[in-house]
Amino acid sequence: MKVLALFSLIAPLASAVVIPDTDKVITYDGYRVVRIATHGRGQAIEKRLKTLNAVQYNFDTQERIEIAIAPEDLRKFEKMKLEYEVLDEDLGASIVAEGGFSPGSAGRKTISSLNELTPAAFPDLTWFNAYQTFEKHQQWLVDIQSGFPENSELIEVGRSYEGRPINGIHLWGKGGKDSKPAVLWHGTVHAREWISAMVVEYLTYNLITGYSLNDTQVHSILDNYDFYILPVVNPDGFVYTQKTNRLWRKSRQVRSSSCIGTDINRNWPFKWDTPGGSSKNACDETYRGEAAGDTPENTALTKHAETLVANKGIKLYIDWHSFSQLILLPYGYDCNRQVDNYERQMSLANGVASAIAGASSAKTRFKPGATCPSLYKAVGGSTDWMQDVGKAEISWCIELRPSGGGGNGFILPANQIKPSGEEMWQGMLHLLTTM
Ligand code: 0X9
Ligand code: ZN
Repeated sequence: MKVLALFSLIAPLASAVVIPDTDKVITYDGYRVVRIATHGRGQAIEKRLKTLNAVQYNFDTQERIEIAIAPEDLRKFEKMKLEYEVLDEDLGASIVAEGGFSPGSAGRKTISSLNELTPAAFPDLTWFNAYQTFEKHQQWLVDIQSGFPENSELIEVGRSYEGRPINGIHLWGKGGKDSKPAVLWHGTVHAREWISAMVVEYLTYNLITGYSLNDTQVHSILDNYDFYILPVVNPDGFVYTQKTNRLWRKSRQVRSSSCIGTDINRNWPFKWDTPGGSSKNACDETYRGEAAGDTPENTALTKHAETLVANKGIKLYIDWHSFSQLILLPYGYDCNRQVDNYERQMSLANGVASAIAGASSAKTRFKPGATCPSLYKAVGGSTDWMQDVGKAEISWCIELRPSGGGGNGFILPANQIKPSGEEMWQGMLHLLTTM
């Protein structure tokens, strides 16, 4: 019966679309990453660059375009006579040096539920010395939860298109489970933004160890809020970045015969069909899907958020991304609309930025502002939904290291995981104790 039921689910899908062959490993050997000065002609330049085999890093093209160009198209690119500087001579070498890309191996033993795993040792800080596979992230959740059994539980909010669990951990303080307003964190919605899962876990680790060691600040934080933390909300895309294509952004849902994946951060069911700020083309990086909220991932995340709204409400939502070092407030869908509590959210964001800058000798600068106009028009984004439909008091997208001005975009060396986590911990301590 089970086999038959499964077949009847798969059969219509198989006959309707031919699955594109995207399993070929891309090493990015010899790819050159460049920053092109656009001088306000971003759109026209972007159009010309579309003729190259290349991966674009940013969509805010007013001043610059950062792009990784395949070796066979470098001469063609030179002939375009654009003004540019080189950010990375050989992206493939940087990906190897980063250490987490392992063609063909990662993702083989995907579990279908955290219940299948047994706790091993409580994690320590060496976890943050390297990027980790999806399977190891799952084990880490089980391990950290087992060391905080009275005040936490593992959560699964749904399944991805390929059937992986979208899961995380729920933490609470002395009021007991589900008794306080929610703090909701999402990591790795964009598959290639690896630093986001690591930083979200660093914060989780500090909350749990701080509470266990009776840190008074952490106690008051956990006593005031229920935390719902999902480090990897796009597991299919994440696994794909680990074994096939390090620069993949979207989900892995097959809908057309030529292109795969939806941008989960353009699929949220709020003002979804506003023109501009997302793409109707399934081949584009910001493909919005065929209907509002029609991906399995968005369905699961929306449903989970709705349960929090119906319970004690959402106090704080943060969607963790990289890169550019920004703290982005809504709205993304309308550049003229400001959130009702703009002054308050901006003052908190400025406080977070100061706490981050004061955190280390690195004096890392994060810039707060509304998504549009600070960055660009982005429609169907999580923070707009959380603010407007989810009635979150604070709803941010934080773009982690590196800055937009330097570094190699999504490829952040592993020795920056701990400093990124530490500065953000200082930022969150400020926010969670003043909000
Ligand atoms: O374009 C995005 O989705 C985000 N930038 S990224 O480079 N990480 O892709 C910004 C999203 C802004 N926030 C929301 N609209 N939710
Ligand atoms: Zn992102």
